[in-house]
Amino acid sequence: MTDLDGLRRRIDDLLRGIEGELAAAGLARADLFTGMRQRLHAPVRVALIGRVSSGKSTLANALLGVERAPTGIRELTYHVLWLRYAERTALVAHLTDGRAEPHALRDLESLVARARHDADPAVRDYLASIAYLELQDPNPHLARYDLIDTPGLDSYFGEDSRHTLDFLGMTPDQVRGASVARAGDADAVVALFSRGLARSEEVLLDEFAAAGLDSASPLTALGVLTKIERYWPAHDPLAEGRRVAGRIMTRPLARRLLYDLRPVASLVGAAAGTMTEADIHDLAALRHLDEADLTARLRFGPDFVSQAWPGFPVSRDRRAALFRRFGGYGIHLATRLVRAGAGDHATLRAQLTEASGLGSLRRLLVEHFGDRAAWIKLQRLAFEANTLPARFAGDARERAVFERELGRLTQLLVTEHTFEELAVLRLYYEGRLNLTAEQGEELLRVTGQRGHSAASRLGLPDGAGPRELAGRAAERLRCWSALATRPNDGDSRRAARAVRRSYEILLAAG
Ligand SMILES: Nc1nc2c(ncn2[C@@H]2O[C@H](COP(=O)(O)OP(=O)(O)OP(=O)(O)O)[C@@H](O)[C@H]2O)c(=O)[nH]1
Ligand SMILES: [Mg+2]
Repeated sequence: MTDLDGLRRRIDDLLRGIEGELAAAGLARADLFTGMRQRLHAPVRVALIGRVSSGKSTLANALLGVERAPTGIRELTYHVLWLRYAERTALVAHLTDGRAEPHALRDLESLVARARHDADPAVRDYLASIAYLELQDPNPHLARYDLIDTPGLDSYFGEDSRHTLDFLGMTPDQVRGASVARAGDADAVVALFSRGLARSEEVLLDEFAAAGLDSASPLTALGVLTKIERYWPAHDPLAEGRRVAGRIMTRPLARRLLYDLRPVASLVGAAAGTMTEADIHDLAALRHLDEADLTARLRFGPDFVSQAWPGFPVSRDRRAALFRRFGGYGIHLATRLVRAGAGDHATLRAQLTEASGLGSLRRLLVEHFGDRAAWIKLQRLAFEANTLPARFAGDARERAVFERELGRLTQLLVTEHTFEELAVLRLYYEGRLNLTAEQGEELLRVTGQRGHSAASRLGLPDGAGPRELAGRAAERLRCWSALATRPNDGDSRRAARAVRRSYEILLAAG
């Protein structure tokens, strides 16, 4: 079986060797390879992308369980915010001229989001000079992957936002450009579709094309259907969200771009992480009301907040606070859970996290991006290696040295079976392989997409013994050998040969 960590170490050694050779030859471009080497070991970078106000910052907060990224209808995110794990909290502004400046955490909102129109020109110039912001945070959810909250990808901004952009001397294209650059620089993406935007395949395609990410593939892209609370009260939001997402995922284009599309009530998920004892006290007071009556009041949000209802168990101020954080559906759901016995903070938080779809999304992110980090990094490396020749500038002698060294890396990419598996997986997701559904699933399994152990790759239970493993590998090897010689189309034959080789490696390792 391919030892991904071993492969990473070998690539690391090779890249160090290349850096040494380039330095010895007096070439200053060793940094191209150093950057690749560092990325190989860093956590997977996951960018949240989507249109303006699709809920990216709210989802970032929900995933972290704390309010970090500024959100809101009028709180447009102007700068990319890179959230990454560190033992101590620190905020750093990376400027377009390459400098990095530390800031106090309390500056975050004014740096990332809507700037004040009355700020002085020096502040304005400073804001406009920020390339991106980096927030280091000991948040446990960041231990497995970095999160990158990006500005919306629209090329058209509403009037309010446009004023602020004008004020900052920035254009929508610049903001969009920063998002696309960061998303392209990320290892993986979570694409957000707010409920109303996910209606058709064409729209889905537009969203991705607008993002400049039509090369996304299920290996590294997940979708999230947000704002599903709007299905309520006509439907149960999560059930309806699953139905809508399932329908979208039957379309070939969606399957080619996304591994899965998950519905999440992010506002409720975020509230689960940030709710206070006072919130729980109020929700407990609401549980005595008739459920139909409470629903009727909650449906019209502004009424719930502003009406003077004598004798209502929660004051107007507190209703406003609850509504802002939970939304109407969130209050309904939380009250229902309290009524069913979730009285304490930890229980209610856990149940809201699950009922909002956030728990399932968190697990999927760890599974698909955290546990497959080595895979994702190797895929990224192969992609970057292809871009290197275009990024190298030098005279003929320097280019000759560079190409000789790059050739050592390319040689490894061509001969190492893991990269052939990656190439074949891409063909599979692009719909170019003539395989049955079972053969497709077997391809995913044997290449480690369903788990890394030999048993998972062979579709056997975890405790399977060496004889059983070897027997299964030999049997599948025979079957795929037959497929590999079939004179069908070239891509499918290539895939069958790759699978055959994967079984040979598993058999040899057993
Ligand atoms: N009900 C509900 N509201 C949401 C959800 N996600 C976001 N919102 C609301 O939608 C508005 C925009 O949310 P943000 O998280 O700021 O959206 P964004 O994509 O970061 O927006 P920009 O940074 O401006 O592009 C806010 O008022 C959020 O409260 C969700 O899943 N459900
Ligand atoms: Mg935002």
